[in-house]
Amino acid sequence: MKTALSFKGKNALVTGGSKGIGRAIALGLARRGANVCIAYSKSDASAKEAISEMSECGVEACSYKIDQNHVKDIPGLFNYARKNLGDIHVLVNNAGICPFRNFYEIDQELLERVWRVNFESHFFLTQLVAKNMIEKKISGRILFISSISSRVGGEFQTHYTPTKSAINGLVHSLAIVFGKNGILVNSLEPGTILTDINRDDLANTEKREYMTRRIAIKRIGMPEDMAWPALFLLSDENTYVTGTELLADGGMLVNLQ
Ligand code: RM4
Repeated sequence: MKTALSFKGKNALVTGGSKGIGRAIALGLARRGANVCIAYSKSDASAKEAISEMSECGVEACSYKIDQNHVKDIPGLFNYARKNLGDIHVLVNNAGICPFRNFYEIDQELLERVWRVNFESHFFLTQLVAKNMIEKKISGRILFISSISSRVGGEFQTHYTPTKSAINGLVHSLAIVFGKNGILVNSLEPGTILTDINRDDLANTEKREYMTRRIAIKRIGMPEDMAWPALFLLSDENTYVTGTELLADGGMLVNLQ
């Protein structure tokens, strides 16, 4: 009887894969046999380190630098992943930005940039990957990284939280589009996980203590806490979960008092 999840023979594409949650998921996939292409936007050093970590698992690993604000560059990412790995079986739409801002300080450029990176780029990447899956009759798995913030607000996240709610709405519809092809589509909703997206925000002791008190298990999450929930949804062991959200927040959302 199979026990551990296996991704042997699978090719995975993970956006925002050089750091944080994306990297933890990418490494989890590589450790279980997947060949992995990561997209990243900033640190060549982090991407190199991630590639080296994954290569040590005995799989093919490659990286592609892209600013997902430039949605027109998305086909380049897809073509690079297919050229280097072949058909894509697993897609993790993870890349996201959340520059904390006062509502009245958000201008059109910032608002549109957050939407392009957090939503539009993944919309169009999913079109390309899913088309390939359907053409090759691959019963693939697609995971969007949404957030607890798809369900609750943030005073300085008025540009960000709507993109996460939109991700959930997209997942509901894509599950219908792809269900007949055996492609399962879900979103993972991390709670407050310490990554570059919020390192500065959580450096504020009062804020960090408040957020920690909100969490039932009394600790801020780490990227590694997101790996297993993601890997289940992305695995062949998931045969029936699609079109839904998996909240992984240490009991933060339900902790009113
Ligand atoms: C998450 C959640 C976290 C925040 C990050 C930036 O969705 O709101 O609390 O730190 O976004």
